[in-house]
Amino acid sequence: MAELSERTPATPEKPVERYDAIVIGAGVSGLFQLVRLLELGFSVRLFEAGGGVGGTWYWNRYPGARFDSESYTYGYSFSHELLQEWDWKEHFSGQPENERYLNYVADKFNLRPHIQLNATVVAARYDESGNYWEVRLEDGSRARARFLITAVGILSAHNIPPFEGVESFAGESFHTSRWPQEPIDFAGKRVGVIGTGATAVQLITEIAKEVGHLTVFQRTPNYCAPLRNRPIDAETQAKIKASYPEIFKRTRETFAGFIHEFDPRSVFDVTPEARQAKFEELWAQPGFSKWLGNFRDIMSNPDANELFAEFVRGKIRERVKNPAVAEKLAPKDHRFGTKRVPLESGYYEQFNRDNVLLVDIRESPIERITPRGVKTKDAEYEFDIIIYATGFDAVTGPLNRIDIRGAGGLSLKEKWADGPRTYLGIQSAGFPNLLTLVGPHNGATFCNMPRCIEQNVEWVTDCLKYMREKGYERIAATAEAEEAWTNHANELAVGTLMSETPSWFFGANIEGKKRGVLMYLGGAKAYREKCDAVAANGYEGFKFD
Ligand code: N01
Repeated sequence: MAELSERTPATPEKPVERYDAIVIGAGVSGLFQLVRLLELGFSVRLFEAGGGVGGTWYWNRYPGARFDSESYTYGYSFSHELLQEWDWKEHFSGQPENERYLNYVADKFNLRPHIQLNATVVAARYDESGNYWEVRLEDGSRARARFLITAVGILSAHNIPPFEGVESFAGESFHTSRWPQEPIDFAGKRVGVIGTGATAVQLITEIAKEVGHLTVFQRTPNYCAPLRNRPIDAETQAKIKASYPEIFKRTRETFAGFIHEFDPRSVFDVTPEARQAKFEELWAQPGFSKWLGNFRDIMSNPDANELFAEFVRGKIRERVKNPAVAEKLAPKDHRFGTKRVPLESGYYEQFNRDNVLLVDIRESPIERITPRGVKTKDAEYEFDIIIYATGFDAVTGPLNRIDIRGAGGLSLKEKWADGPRTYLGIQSAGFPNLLTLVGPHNGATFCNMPRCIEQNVEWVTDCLKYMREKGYERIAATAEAEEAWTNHANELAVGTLMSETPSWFFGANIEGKKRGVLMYLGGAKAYREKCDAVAANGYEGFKFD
């Protein structure tokens, strides 16, 4: 890489550091991007807000946090040696092991010298004349680089809803993704959990048996399906290690990068008996088979969807002893699979315990948080601990929380006020040399993350290599390419069952956020093919200088 063209002034306190590339985030994408940039011979600084590497698996250390991807489809595929060295202990590995794995990767590839922890990037500004990005950290220090690559994930900007009185609570309270480093002693404690998404489902199952009393505040029930986790024995381990090429071949072909693929038949192609047998068979299988391995029209035809939705409601009614509670837990206001399906390991049975209470906050909304606990329309519940399992300002949130300014001082957040606009989810016009791994409308947003992250990183790395070979120093998406991609991503969502359901996929979980699709719903395979075609055509849609 050529030297930055402008001499870098130093403040009296601290010189501005200069690199070829700055990466933000030390999660699955940031770590792999760092590996590839170092191989290219780039000087790189990776800034990570957390006190350790791992991203999602560093932050989300709440009890019960684990993969909903089969472990052996989640690990990196880029290193044969790593694949053979690492033994996943369970089919769906838990947070402690996942965090260990990513630390192992950081050590194995000698990444730590390039990573600065506890380093929150608060602003990034593009200097047009010098063609560099300057980032500013929370502590005021600054660094510059030709390229800025964000690897901030789609679910890292945690969200505590603006309940009145949040600060007034006298006990302990935290969001699930800002879980304390030290284990929490729940014994005998009165605990309130707000939210019943995938996080809460894992957490509640784990802590219900430990707490004195648990109150669950549910606004929308979910269609939860059994995870069916189990340990990996030595024989299976050997088989997995021998099958990695086939495993990754398959995950490249499926719609969402999982090992599951939709059944090409319609639910109406088979008899009611055969359909019921298929539903039971799917139910008995581990992981997302019930969602992503179901009849193809489950996700497109309301009548087909209702057949499986009612099947799931039946399973809930079988498991929850109190019929009134079962009805509250059985979703009727949205269709199956139109929100991420939480995978569970005994969730519904927790509501049969004497120490667990379900509060339906549609019937009795939360009015405020008080010094003693949570006040709903009908009662005040007293707690020692309140846990906010209230999700994230997804996809755009992590980028918008950084004050990113492109050419002419253009603010990314302001540009995206009416919804994100990107080309391939990798660049936004007006922000040259800013590359957003897993950005809005990127194929990785609806995917078994690491599979699509690897695709993103490889594509960006190849692009940087191409630029070096051609002597280019600047890449910028054209406004036309951005317009076409944004329209395409939006059109894919029109008329889908998913678009009818308020969820974080559409930004509907955040008050005041413009509603619109944040994901790419065309499938991981189609996305990869498009990216490959763009590259093969000399990176059409991008302008180089
Ligand atoms: O967040 P969510 P999450 N008042 O947004 C409720 C991934 N993940 O952290 O549905 C009252 O799904 C909200 O209610 P409602 C996975 O992709 C993966 O659980 O909006 N309640 C909901 O119940 C997942 O989709 C794993 O009506 C409020 C909950 O809080 C994503 O992370 C494990 C509220 C938020 O649910 C996010 O899951 C866990 C309010 N004002 C998560 N605001 C794996 O297994 C929100 N809620 C890998």
